Amino acid sequence: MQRFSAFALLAKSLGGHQGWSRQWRLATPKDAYDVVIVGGGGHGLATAYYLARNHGITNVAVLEKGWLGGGNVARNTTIVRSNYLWDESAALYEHSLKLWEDLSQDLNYNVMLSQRGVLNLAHSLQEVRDSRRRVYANQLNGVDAEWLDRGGVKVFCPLINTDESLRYPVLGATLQRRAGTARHDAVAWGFARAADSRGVDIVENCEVTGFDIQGGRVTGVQTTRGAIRAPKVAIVVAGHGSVMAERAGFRLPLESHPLQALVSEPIKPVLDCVVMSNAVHVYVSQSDKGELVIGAGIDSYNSYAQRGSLPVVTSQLGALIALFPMFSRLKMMRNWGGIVDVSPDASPIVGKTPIDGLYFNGGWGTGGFKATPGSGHIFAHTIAHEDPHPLAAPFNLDRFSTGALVDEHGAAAVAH
Ligand code: FAD
Ligand code: PYC
Repeated sequence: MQRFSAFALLAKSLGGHQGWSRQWRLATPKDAYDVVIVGGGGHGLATAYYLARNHGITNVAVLEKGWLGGGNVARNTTIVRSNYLWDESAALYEHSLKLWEDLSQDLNYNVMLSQRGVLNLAHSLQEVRDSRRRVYANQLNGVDAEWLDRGGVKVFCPLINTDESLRYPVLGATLQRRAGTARHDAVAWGFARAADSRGVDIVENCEVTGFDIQGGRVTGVQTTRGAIRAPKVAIVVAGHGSVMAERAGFRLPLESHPLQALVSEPIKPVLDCVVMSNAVHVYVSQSDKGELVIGAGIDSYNSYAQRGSLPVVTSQLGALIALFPMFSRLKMMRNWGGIVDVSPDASPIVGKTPIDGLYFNGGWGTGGFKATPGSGHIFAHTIAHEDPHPLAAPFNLDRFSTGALVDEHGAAAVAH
């Protein structure tokens, strides 16, 4: 890693940023690879990295239609946690959280994991029962989880309004202390640099427009930069899963929705944990820059436009101010949206497709950032061994016909 003194950094910034070394090569696509990964978001880059690192498969291209970090990997609100209800999901997200805990060292890139604790508030007796059930389930699965009553919430996060007169009073919360946030674009850059240094070609401005399929087997992809042959192709395109599946000739049970977020003006540190509420539809954390990072559930309509609607902003800010009255004095600075692919059980689809050699990883809905290292890790194994990693196996596409769903609408924590 290059190191600069403060003076050298200042000189470089005043000098127009000349002379920086590239974090990854500007690769020109070759005619053929062992594996082509469609989509250079967090999951695609992590898959490439683990293919190279864990399986010695380095003749790999990541094809990204835009620029690295233009998708959800850098549009998300950076919450990382593993407190999912069912055994299958708890195992998957906990596997990911463990990888997060060593990721900066592993990539030699500071992904700024901040295990500041995540509170999921409960506002009704039914939510209290559901939340406590989730805490017990988490504990049985070795996931750290605690139940805090109203007083405990106030001690852990004094800024929250726990007044009983609230329309949706805070009755308690689940707390995962090992959960928190990570720096989203650093995750993309860290995986990109580490994959590149192991020989992976990262090709930006290269859209995959079609698939070459012969006798039920994928043989390559068509792109805006020409045809590329590959016996294995992996689709990892977040909000465009069904678009790509249609190009390959099969269908997926996914709906694409906008999910938006916004940030306030920066203020001094006031909030040292993450607070989420599924009932009143708001969540908030404070970034290192001091901005409050605020989000809610999906916009209910389907869309591929990367922006959300005003009613969602209005209602989430109403909920925010009820929970944190002092935030009513803040100005909001900017908002943005990303497209999330939502599956019927709010769990991802990871594994084989009906086409031999073509793999799919998507449908992470509102919650795939936290899964980035775990998803890449198990997907690389699945591609390398041509057999699902045990943690990926329950998340196969067949579950929508067998009925073996993994319903995580509750633990998804952001309404969808
Ligand atoms: P992306 O970064 O979107 O990567 C997919 C890439 O595929 C894109 O770069 C896209 O350009 C590319 N692509 C698409 N089509 C093609 C093509 N034809 N050819 C080539 N490339 C193509 N999750 C959490 O766990 N915690 C959160 O706090 C959280 N907050 C969120 C807040 C918002 C506002 C949004 C939108 C999402 C949030 N998420 C969160 C969800 C999370 O961001 C996603 O689940 C996750 O990032 C998706 O994986 P990815 O990083 O690979 O996606
Ligand atoms: O899955 O924790 C989550 C999340 C937070 C914001 C969006 N998704």
